[in-house]
Parts: sequence; C-alpha cells; structure tokens
Amino acid sequence: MSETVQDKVDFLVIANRLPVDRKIDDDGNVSWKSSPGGLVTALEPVMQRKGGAWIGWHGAPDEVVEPFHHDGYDIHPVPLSAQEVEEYYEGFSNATLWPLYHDCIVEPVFHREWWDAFQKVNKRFAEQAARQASEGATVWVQDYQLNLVPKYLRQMRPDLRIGFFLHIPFPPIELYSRLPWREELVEGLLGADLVGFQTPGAAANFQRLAKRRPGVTAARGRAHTPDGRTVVIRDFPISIDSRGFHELATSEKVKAEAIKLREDLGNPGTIIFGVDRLDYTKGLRQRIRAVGELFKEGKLDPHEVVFLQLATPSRERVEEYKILRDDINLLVGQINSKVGTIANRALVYRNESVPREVLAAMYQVADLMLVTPVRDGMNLVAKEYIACRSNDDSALVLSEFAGAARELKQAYMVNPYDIDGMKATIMKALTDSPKLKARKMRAMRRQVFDKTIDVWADSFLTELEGH
Ligand code: GDG
Repeated sequence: MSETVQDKVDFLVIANRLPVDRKIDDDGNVSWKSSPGGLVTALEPVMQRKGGAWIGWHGAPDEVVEPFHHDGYDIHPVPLSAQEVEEYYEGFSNATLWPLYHDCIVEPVFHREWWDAFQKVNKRFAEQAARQASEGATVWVQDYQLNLVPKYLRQMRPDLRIGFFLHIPFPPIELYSRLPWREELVEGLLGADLVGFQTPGAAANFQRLAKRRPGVTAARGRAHTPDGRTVVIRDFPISIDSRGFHELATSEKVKAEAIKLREDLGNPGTIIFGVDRLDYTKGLRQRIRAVGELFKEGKLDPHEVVFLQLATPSRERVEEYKILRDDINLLVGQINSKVGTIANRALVYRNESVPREVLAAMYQVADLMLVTPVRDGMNLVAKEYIACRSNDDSALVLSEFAGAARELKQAYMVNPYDIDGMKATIMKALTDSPKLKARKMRAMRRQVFDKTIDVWADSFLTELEGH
C-alpha cells in the first residue's frame, strides 16, 4: 500500500475530529498517534482494507496542517479559525444542537451568527470530501456537528454513496420544531442514502419529520425524496471493542493498577463507581444526590463503602458546563463534610481524565457501576464495564434513558429523576443474591461480546453499499 497521500480514495470518513493526536517530543519533532477510541478501532481496519481517508479537524485553531499518511490511510486536516471554533463548534454544535437533541435538558441557545458559521464549516468539510472521493466512492459522515454535509456533498458529487450516523439521540418533533433552521437540517440529512441512529425511537422521530417535507413520502424506514432518491432510515446501536477492553482489564499491568487503586481508596469492602464526561446529560447531580442521601441516612456505611466518581473535563468554555462544574464541586463538598470520616472520604470525586489502563482498573475494582444519564444516545461506559468484568459478583445500575438500556435489559434500571427510586434500586443491586447478580452479568456479557463495534461498522457499511 502506498505511503504517500493518494489523490482520490474509495472510502472516506468525515468527522469533526481526526482520529489522531499530535505529539511533540523534547527535540521538537512532531508525530501523530492514533487517539484510542471506539470509532477509530472500528474504522481503521475498514480504511486500511479499502484504502481510505479521514477528514476532520486536527484540534488547533488558526492553523493549516498538510495532509499526511498515517497507519495505512490518509489524513486530511480541515482548518478552523478560532472564531469558527467558538461559533460552529462551541456555539451551534454544543450550545444549540447538543441540548436540543438531548430533550432540552438545558435551554438551547439560538444565534444567527452561529448558524452562519455552522453552514460555512459544513460546506468546507463537504468540499474537502468532494475533492478526495473517487467516482462512486463511499463516504461515511459522523455526528451532529456535520448535519449539513450529506446535502452539500450530494449537490457537489451526486455519484457518491453517502451514509450518516448520529451518535446522540434524535428528539421528538415537538422539541425539534423550536429550531429556527429545522427545515435546513432535515434537508441536510436527507442528502444521505442511509441515515443511522442509535435507537429505533430516534429513527422514528426523524422519519416523522422527513415526512413533513414537501414532496417527501416516508414509511417503514424509507423516505422517498422529490429528486427520486430513497433514503434508508434505521437504527444501528453502536458498541465497543469488547475483546480489546477485556484483554486490557485482565492484563498484569491493569491488575497491579487495580490493587494500588483499591489501597488508595482505603481498601473498602464495596466500591461504587461512576465515570462520565462532565456533561449535564449524564445525570451526575441526581446520582451524587442519591448516593449522598444513602450515606447520610446510614444505609451506606462510609467505613465500608466508597463512591468513586471520575468526571472527565469537557467543553469547558461553554457556559452550562461551567455552571455544572461549580454545582458538582459544591454538592460533593457538602456530602463529604457531613458523612466523610477522618480516615477517608465517602465520595472520592476526581475531575480529570485518566489513561485507559487506569480507567480499566477502575472498572475492575468497581462492585457496583452507576450509569444514570438523563438522556444519552447509547452510553459506552455501561458496555465497557460489562466487558471488563470477569467477576460475576457485580452489578450495573442503568438509566432507562440511555440507548444502552434497550440492549442491556438485565441491568438494574432506574429513572434518574426519581431519586428515591434510584436509592432503592442501588440498595437492591448491592444486596441481591450473588446468584441473581451472576445471572444478570452473564446475560449482559453475552450481549456485549456478540454485538461488538466491528459488527456495528460492518452492518452499517453493508447496508450503505447495498443501497
Ligand atoms: C457520544 C454519545 C454514545 C471517559 N472518561 C475517560 C475516558 N472516557 C471514555 C469512556 C467512553 C467514552 O469516553 C465516553 O463515551 P459515552 O458513550 O459514555 O459518552 P459520550 O462521550 O457522550 O459519547 C453517546 C457515544 O457518542 C458513541 O456513539 O454512546 O451516547 O453521547 O469510551 O471510556 N477514557 C479515558 N480516560 C478517561 O478519563 N481513557
């Protein structure tokens, strides 16, 4: 396979971010390392097989980076100015679409300048793809930041096969209709041949909207457009590299890390664990309140039980995320001042990102995993926990509002808005018989090892290429 950047390729992925991070060593040499993540793991072999290219932003504003070849495929960095990062990414993507698509948990902000930037940047991504795609190539567009790319790309290159996958939920029509640019965004997705969602409910919401467009008919997962095309609308629940996670979690390095972690936590009898990006969709306020109350009421003994919550910093320049960070700090402080012991804290809160090995060790030591989003497209953390566990005496508490709830049916389900219900379910999950817990874990493990990330990628691409 060629080591230089190819002129045209048959397979392209377009995502807001590139799958690589820049590393600069002490002598100033620059290299690019694959950023570990489910999507990259799933798509790397596909691109190597097809000779593909990945189009995305490299992460530094106001900088043009030349295309380069990386690990068997081409990388085409798309430049963004600092103002575009603010308006297209932090603004329209993360303060308009993100809250709107997550059921308006916080008020979406609508700014016309952000919309202008969103269109401009989406056009730039589409132009880059149009230049790089060979005749009849397959292009796979990822996520809400690039909602308009399918339509732009179709206009530029009608010969292409275009797929789009939305990683987050798609809201009901009543909420979606607030968006001043609702027609344009639906048209944007209808430029694709295949539009994939995490759940059938999200696909149905989109189909209902598509049907409202003039000249469009839509039923049973197919929309027919006025220009004579058929757009397939379907769910493709995303997953993880289950075997990869399992191997990592059972490696000697991670086992040693787990022993150290348990010691650092004071060797408690029970460890309850949560890990999320610090995002208001993840139900952190409700979860911390519920566990805090259980400590205060004496149902959980702080000498015996530790609740470890890792919250990875995220979108720190967006207003709602600053508010959330302050709220959580306050809540954690209040709880620990009431129930922490001199020897240890009941609630160990870490607002940082940790290496994968450390995260795997945390999954390893967690007797109970709390995944309680108020809305989530899928939630990979729930699946990672299951994949990392070899010990059956563990339990997963899962929000019914995570896409993962459709697949991990044996989890202890909660409505995160119902604090009392969540407290009761946490106690049940801690005290149920080992036999029952083992049965649940085994059923979920089968699910997670059957439906892996490569099954997801293959089923999407098979559907797209058969279009
Ligand atoms: C979006 C959708 C959908 C977290 N902290 C650390 C760390 N992580 C990793 C986890 C997991 C990933 O980040 C988070 O994935 P989620 O699925 O839980 O959530 P989002 O980031 O909101 O993802 C979601 C997903 O897209 C895929 O389609 O499931 O619904 O919102 O992989 O392990 N990884 C490391 N250190 C950390 O501190 N190494």
